[in-house]
Amino acid sequence: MPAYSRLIFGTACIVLLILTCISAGCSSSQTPSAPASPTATPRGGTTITMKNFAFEPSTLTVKTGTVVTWVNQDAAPHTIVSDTGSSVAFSSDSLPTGASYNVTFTTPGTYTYHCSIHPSMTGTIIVQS
Ligand SMILES: [Cu+2]
Repeated sequence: MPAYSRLIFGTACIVLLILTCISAGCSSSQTPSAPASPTATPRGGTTITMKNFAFEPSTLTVKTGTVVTWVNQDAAPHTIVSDTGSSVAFSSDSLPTGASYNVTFTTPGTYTYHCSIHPSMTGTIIVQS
């Protein structure tokens, strides 16, 4: 009886060892497939962050029909207001931390804007066809 149980135990160990090798081999062959960082901003991204009392990027070039989204990452509230004389007028409410605002630009042109609370915060959207 002890010899029999030892045989089972030995077999179980070998099976476990083989399974471990197989699964380790499997996982190591799969790991190189997904190194892409999902946090990376795509080239020509359409999100502008408000951070450290500045728009980032301060100048953004987009294609017509693009939805541009501003996200406030500052502790202070900000607004997005088109400059006087802009052919496309937009004006957000005061955006608290984490709030966002978006504008769809359908006409090619250069649109400058600012934060009405902090006049030093300015930005430009260049819309190309
Ligand atoms: Cu501001």
